Formats: sequence, structure tokens, C-alpha cells
Amino acid sequence: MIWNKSIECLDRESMCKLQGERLRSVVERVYHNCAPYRERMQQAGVLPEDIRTIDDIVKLPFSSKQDLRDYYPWGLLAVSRSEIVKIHASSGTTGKPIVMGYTRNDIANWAEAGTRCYAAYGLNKDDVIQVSYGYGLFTGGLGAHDAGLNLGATVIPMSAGNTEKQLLMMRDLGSTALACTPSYALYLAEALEKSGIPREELKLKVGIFGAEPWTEEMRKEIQFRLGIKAYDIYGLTEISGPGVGFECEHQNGTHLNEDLFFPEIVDPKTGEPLPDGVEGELVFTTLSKEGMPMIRFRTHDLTSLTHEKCECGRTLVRMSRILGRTDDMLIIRGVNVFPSQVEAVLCTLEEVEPHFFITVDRINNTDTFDIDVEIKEKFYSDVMSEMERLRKKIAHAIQSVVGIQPNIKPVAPGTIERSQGKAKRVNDKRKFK
Ligand code: DLL
Repeated sequence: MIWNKSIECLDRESMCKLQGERLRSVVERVYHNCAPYRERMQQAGVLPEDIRTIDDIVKLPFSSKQDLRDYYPWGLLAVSRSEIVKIHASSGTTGKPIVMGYTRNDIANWAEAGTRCYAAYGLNKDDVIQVSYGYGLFTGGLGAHDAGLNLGATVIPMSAGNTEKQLLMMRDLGSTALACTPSYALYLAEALEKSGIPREELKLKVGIFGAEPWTEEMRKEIQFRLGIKAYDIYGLTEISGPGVGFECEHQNGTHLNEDLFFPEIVDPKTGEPLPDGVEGELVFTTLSKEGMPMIRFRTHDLTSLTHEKCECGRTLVRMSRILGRTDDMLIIRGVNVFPSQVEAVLCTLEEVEPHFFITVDRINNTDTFDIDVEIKEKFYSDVMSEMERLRKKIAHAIQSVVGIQPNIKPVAPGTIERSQGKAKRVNDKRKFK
């Protein structure tokens, strides 16, 4: 079902007009209410009146995570603090957290965005949505929650963790949709297999998965193990949270709610805009946000866009699957490697579980590339030659995709720590040398 047909199926000309109007308004607001934006625009020699259509967006300077840290916590507020009704934060890996403030309208618009996603997944008020993203400062839990309420569905605010209880509630309350990270979905699938609860006792049909990169192969794995249809949901704290983008039933890219969040693709090195179909860094401008609007925010996510009309009837622009973030990309012996590529390969090998951990180091001036890979129970063996054969097979399969050969360490089933939120899959020891 299309939740908001008048927007989701809007013709391109009208969408551009709407985006242009909203851009003018947000630029006016940040220029007058937010000193850092004003100063940056002045440095770039741009005034609000220079922004007339959405195409003028390229005249505006970029913003980044660093700006949010530099002006922590309230330096980028565009309204008075008392208009802020809720905050969320993302911890990041270093330094100060990034705190985002939302007004009442911001929360309503975010819920609208999320509800469009749920409707596209075929959910409605009769559904029971188990929200197993973490609640709290992370946007996942409360974001997925508010979208469910707005849809009129029954929401179970489980949060992440307590896996046994998750399965119990799933069965007893008849959850029809599960919202969590793909890695936690895999963990829940595993726990279900061990629990003895027959899958037929569950009513689960839809997965609402995001917050971390995941591959087509991982989708197949989860769908097979949970007997559901798994959909992508995309979002980020700085722009609002889950619901910035979603897949429709055709699963041919992730539609972006571009009336609220305007996307661009730029060259990650030069910042120059790139055309449809070319992969680059995703940049967002929030078109309706009141509390902390973001202008040309550099996400570090790598993807491409297409404006071709989708079979579902929506005209909303689509982005391709996110391979990873520029800052997740490992450069090993000069070769670019994304953990998601390793995941994709492992999902295709019948002997292994898609649980792995990459360790990269530099020893005697050479990069090392080690991967712990979990072997399935029935293939795990004490026979050295058997494990050696498997080790070689996995290493070759990965090399054929990423271009360099890893050193594979086969580990026993259940050895690698399971994730309840975003999976941590890499230890790059070179960073500390
Ligand atoms: O992860 C918001 C979210 C929660 C999205 C629940 C979807 C579901 P952050 O913690 O700020 O916010 O992390 C944002 O996570 O820039 C991407 O790198 C990554 N990410 C989010 N969704 C996807 C996705 C939330 N569907 C960062 N596919 C983003 C790939 C994703 N990566």
C-alpha cells in the first residue's frame, strides 16, 4: 500500500518545485537563526536570496559530523531550546557524542516517513510490530516505534537483547513484523532454531532491517531461516533516524523520502556532484526539519541514485544498496575491502555461518588480513586435512571477490560474539601503530 500517494507518486516537476520551496525556507531559517551556517554561507559568498530552485543547492557549503561535534550540544539549533521536545544521540567511535534535537513537528514528520516505509512493506493496523532495535539515545527503537503507532499497528517495544524473551513474545503475541538490525535477526533465527519453538507457531512475515550494511546474500539467509520477507530500512541520526529510505515490494533499490530529505551524490574526494548511476558519497539536506536542520550533510555512505520510475508506481528517487561507509573501507595492501563483501561471499558457502571477524595489522611493513570464520556444526572437524581444505576454499572464494587473499582461521560454531545491535566485524590494529 502507498501511504501518501500525493507525495510518493508526485511527478518530477512538482517534486522539484516543492523541494525548491522547502529549500528556500530552510536556508532562510538557518541563515537567520544559526550563526555557524550563516558564517559558512558568508565565507562561500552565498546569500539566502541566491537559492531559488532545488538546483541551487550545489552553491551551499557542506556540513559534517565534525560540525556537530564542534558545536556540541546546541550550537546548530535553529529554534529556541524550549521548542525541542526530544533528543537522540549517536556515540560514534571517537570524541563527543552527536546530539540531535527534534521539535514536535520534526517527530511528526519522522513518523510520517517511517509509516510510508511500513505501508510499503505491506503492513497495516492489524499488524503486530516487534521493535527489537535498541531504545534510548539510539534512534532505532523509538523511531521504529513512532512509525508503528502512526500506522495504527500494535507495537511491542522490546528493545534489543533478552533473546529468549524476544522469541516468547514473538510467539505468544503473534508478532507479524520484526524490526532490528540484520545481524540481530540472524542471531534471533539461530536462537529460534535452538529453542525448539516450531517456526509454524510464529506469525512473522516481514523483517524491517537496517542500521548497518547488509547484502543480498544476507537477505536470502535471513529470509530462509525465519521464513519471512526481509525489507531494507535506511536512516541516520543526523537526518532523523530510521525511515529516511525504504524498499517497496519490488526490492529494486531503496526509495528515499526526498520531499523531507533531499539526497545528492558527490565525489567523496572532491565533493563534486555526480550523475545518476555513478557511485559516490550520499549527501542529505533536511527540507522540513525545524530543530536542527542539516544542510548538505556528508553521510560517508557510498551508493548511487536513480530517478527512473519504479514498478510500484512511486516516483521517489531510489538508491542502490549501501556497500559500506567511506570510513568502514579497509585498504589492505593497497586494495579496497568492505566487510560487506566478505559477508556476501560467506553467505554463499554451505559449510560456514555468516559470522566472521576481520583483523588487520601491519607486520614487517606488510598488511596482514586475517578472518575468523565460523564453521557449521556438521562441517566442523578435528581432522586437520579437512579444515585445511575448507580454509583454502574460503580464502579462494573471498579472494575472487575482493582481490586479495585473506588468511582464514576456521573457528567452532558459536565462537564469534553475536550482535544485538550493529555488528562489530573489524579490528584494524594499524590504527593504533
Ligand atoms: O542506524 C538509524 C537507523 C536505525 C536506520 C534503525 C535503520 C534502522 P545511526 O546510528 O546514526 O542511525 O547510523 C547511521 O548506519 O549512515 C549508514 O552507514 C548505516 N545504515 C543505516 N541504515 C542502513 C541500511 C541509524 N539500511 C548509519 N543499510 C548510516 C546500510 C545503513 N547501512
